[in-house]
Amino acid sequence: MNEYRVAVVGATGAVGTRMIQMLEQSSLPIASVKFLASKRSAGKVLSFKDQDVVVEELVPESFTDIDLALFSAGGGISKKFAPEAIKRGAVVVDNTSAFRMDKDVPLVVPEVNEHDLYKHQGLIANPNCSTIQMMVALEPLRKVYGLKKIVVTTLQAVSGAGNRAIEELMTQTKDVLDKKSCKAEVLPVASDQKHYQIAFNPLPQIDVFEDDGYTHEEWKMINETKKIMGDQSLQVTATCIRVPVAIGHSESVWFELEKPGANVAKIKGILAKAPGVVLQDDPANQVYPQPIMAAGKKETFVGRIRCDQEQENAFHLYCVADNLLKGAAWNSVQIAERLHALDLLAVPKN
Ligand code: NAP
Ligand code: 12T
Repeated sequence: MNEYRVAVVGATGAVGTRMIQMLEQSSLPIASVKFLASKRSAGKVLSFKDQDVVVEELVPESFTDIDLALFSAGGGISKKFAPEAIKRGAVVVDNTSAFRMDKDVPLVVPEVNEHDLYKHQGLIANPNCSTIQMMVALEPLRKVYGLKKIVVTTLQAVSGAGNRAIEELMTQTKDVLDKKSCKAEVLPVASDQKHYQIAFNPLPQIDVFEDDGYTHEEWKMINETKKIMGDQSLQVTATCIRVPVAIGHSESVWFELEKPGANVAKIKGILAKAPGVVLQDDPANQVYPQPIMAAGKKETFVGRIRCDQEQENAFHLYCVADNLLKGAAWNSVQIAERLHALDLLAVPKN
């Protein structure tokens, strides 16, 4: 059996550290690991299965003798270094938005469109965190009833924006409680012109604005959903909100099914058996998904399933998942596990 030499790019980050944990727990046969980051973190010691691993500075030659490279160091880094990795024979699973909408790049949530892995040419894209958990919750229903329209509002944790954003929420929260003034430097978007307090103050901006008034995050959810579900006629619209939560994105999802015949009991029955889903829906006992319960877990938690009171075939659900695990690190390692299982963990030769 093959054993893989694995590189993690962005190994010191919020996602990268979880990638390391997911690799430690994975059934993937691993011969060696290499942890890559910027010059700032080179020399730092991380651990893998109780062994010390020294972080190295990312350079093109980092990918010599690497079979699998997991990228999570920002889109610019992926654009520059993913081709270097592929050129040297590594299969890349990329967590950034750099290649997600490229025609030849599979965009994969294993529970939904594993079959797209067969088309890969050396690079597979990991979807946006908010898109992934919504796909896990809706695909089982789409399979049975078809999907016509989705209207989603997200409540996204600060960890989606990296380690500095988590730090900012903690520091600001403490400052507010201590009745001190607080500094905002990272959220909503580190590179944007203005920064606002996130402690005790949800912000309706994730990623930068487009000219149409939607944010880039909202467009990612719209476009990626159509690509993953393989249906360009699916109607999708999104509003993305950053909330003062460290880990765990929550989503209020309204959806209209294509075929008649669904009801709440049938939907619950389907989701109770769906891969990657944990049904938490018992209003009489106040059971519903919450970020503090989803943090650290690989599944997507679904509850609050109700019918729209006015419109036929339309329903609501609420889903919560760990954005750093199912939304990023776990989905990437799961893709690698599926590539291995399907004997696809090699760059195809043309
Ligand atoms: P983070 O906590 O800020 O970590 C960033 C990581 O990238 C660190 O390991 C950092 O290394 C490394 N890095 C930064 N600049 C680099 C450079 N010039 N060369 C090499 N490494 C560099 O951010 P994060 O939350 O882990 O997110 C990382 C990226 O993952 C994001 O930019 C985004 O593209 C992607 N992401 C995707 C999703 C998703 O929806 N699937 C969710 C979150 C993030 P140092 O320690 O050296 O600074
Ligand atoms: N939600 O790569 O929360 O699609 O700031 C990157 C950052 C998604 C992505 C964030 C996000 C991405 C964030």
